[in-house]
Amino acid sequence: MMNIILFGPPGSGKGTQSIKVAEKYGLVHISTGDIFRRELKEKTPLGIKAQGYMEKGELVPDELLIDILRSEMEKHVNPEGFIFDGFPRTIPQAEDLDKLMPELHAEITNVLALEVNDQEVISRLLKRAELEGRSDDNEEVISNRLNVYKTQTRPLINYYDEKGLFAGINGVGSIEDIFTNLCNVIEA
Ligand code: B4P
Repeated sequence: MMNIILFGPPGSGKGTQSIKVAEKYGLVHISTGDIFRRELKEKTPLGIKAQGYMEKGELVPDELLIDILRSEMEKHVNPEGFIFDGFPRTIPQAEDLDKLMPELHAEITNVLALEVNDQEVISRLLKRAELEGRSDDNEEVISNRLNVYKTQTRPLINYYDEKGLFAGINGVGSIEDIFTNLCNVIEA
């Protein structure tokens, strides 16, 4: 089983690349951001709880995440593997995942981070704001999301590097070139 974590700053292309990786390797794509947006659209109690955090660019509290992830994973019988897009985002989430994987007789095989500078991220997200109008894609919230990434998510690099699982990938360039680099690392 291939179980890949893909993370990176907001706007680094996690969603874009995860879809392509999932398709190529037959993996189930789990995006926690997509799950929260879906729940919010359906006005479920979880979506309503997540809304305030997402609109401010804050992370949804850790304790809500692991049960969501478990139930998404358990929907699939005998999967080829999973690609986790935007999860984990904090050390406590990574620790919860370390406990969950053996319970599901699985293990993380790769942790990949897309490296993109702040200027590029801001310009991508402002462009997306024009096209899609996501409420968290405005300058003030983007800047908070970047700070949250640096303080809460970037420490995962060390966490997974110590386990020998981490690889950073240049996330600036064409979507196809970045995808080729990701595949090369996955297959190495
Ligand atoms: P996410 O949905 O994960 O939002 P994101 O970080 O903006 O990434 P996204 O996948 O949308 O963008 P991508 O980089 O692919 O999370 C949203 C919110 O949900 C969080 O702020 C948080 O509140 C909450 N949340 C989610 N997971 C959580 C967790 N585990 N714990 C707590 N809270 C959680 O792409 C961005 C844009 O760039 C796109 O428009 C794309 O077309 C473009 N792009 C992609 N690749 C490109 C390239 N190579 N060149 C140019 N443009 C490119």
